[in-house]
Amino acid sequence: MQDLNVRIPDGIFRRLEEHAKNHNTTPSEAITLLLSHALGSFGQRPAIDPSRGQREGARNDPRLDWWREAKFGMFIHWGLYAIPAGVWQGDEVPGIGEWIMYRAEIPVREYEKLAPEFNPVEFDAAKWVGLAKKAGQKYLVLTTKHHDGFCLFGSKHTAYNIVDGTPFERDVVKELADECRRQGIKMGFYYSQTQDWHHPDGDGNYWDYDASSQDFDSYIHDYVIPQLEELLTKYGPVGLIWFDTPKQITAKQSQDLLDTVYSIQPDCLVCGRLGNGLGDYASAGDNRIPGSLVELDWETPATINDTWGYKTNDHNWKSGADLVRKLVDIVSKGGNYLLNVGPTAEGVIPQPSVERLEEMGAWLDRNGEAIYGTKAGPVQNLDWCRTTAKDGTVYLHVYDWPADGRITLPEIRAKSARVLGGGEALSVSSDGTVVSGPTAAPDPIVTVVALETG
Ligand code: H79
Repeated sequence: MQDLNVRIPDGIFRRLEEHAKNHNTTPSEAITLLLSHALGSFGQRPAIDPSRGQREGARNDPRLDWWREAKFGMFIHWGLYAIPAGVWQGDEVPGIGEWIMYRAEIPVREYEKLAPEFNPVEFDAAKWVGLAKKAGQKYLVLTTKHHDGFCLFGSKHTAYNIVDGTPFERDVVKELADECRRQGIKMGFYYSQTQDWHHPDGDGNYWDYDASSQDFDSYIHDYVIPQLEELLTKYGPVGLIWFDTPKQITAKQSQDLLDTVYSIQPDCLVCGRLGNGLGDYASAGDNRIPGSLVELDWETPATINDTWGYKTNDHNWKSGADLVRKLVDIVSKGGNYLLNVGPTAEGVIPQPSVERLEEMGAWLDRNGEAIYGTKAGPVQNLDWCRTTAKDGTVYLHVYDWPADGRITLPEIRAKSARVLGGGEALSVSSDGTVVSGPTAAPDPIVTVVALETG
């Protein structure tokens, strides 16, 4: 690092020093960390950090069976940050929308003023859950408390919550949990266990609080655990708790959170971002898809555009076809896809997200057999296709349909073949190595050929 003769602007250097001070690193380590964030998926970090991996023994745990079958979930990032929506005092704040408080170093006393403005009169739990259903998503994970500390549920432990601190006064966690139960979707709660930029003892807010005089252990035991108790007792069965950014949390503290969850709801799953390798399933990095098969239960959380929390000026939407292919790619490698929407401050899921989710749902209506309840397929690492498998059937997800309609199978011998989505049976060569179909791709996004290998 010392050899890198670059001039760092004073403002940024001050930030790095702050960051270093708060994380017990040197400024140059802080630079490395920032660079590794900036490099994102092009960096050398593995897609799944082992500390966010899967606890030993969970791989065969039947508690995860519903989650293994589900494959596709809806992530919802919603909170006060939807009001500024990426713009603070007239200035565009770069980066992910829900980080605006951090990036603009907004003091707690300023940011708090958003709460009395939060009045999402368009919020309709039935609509949101209905969209997840239509998209073919089987579970839903809502930010009950993100890093900014604001709670989307009524809590005895802070007034900084939607029921006590906003004119809306409705408990959206309750409304969504009830609606999920009604519509047969599993409900999960995102809860930021380490970072809390509002709580005086939480992690991350170096602009209001002095880390050296914080009591993080008290924050965990006197605040996080009591809030988890509320979430696990007031809203019926909870499918999973989605912890995030473990950072400084110790193994003991992670274990205490795990014990809290299991003691109240033994069937509730805990995501790998609890930290210290204790989760029920592994969590890939944000928007990261592993290059090949991963022999764990794992999940990629991902955005449709480039932000989690709503931003007025983020229009970089991935196409429906791209999203379907990402789903197929992930499932073919044994993972789940948790795809995010960021509703507006009025409570509306942006129309571009709605359109893409509906497109995915339409594809899943035709091809869901090759996704839900499958396992990673027998053939990996090919450019033109992905495979999934279930009960003696191999599903060949064809990205590039051959112009002559002849598919030479990779390492699979088929007894029979059919195209999913009402397609007719295809002819199979007598040695089971070649399938012949129509010359035009039957499905414009990804065509799935079901091969009976029996
Ligand atoms: O909830 C979503 C994100 O808010 C959260 N995880 C997903 C699911 C998340 N927490 N941390 N990160 C993602 C990594 C954040 C990195 C950055 Fe930054 C935030 C890059 C730019 C702003 C930290 C601050 C690193 C550079 C500045």
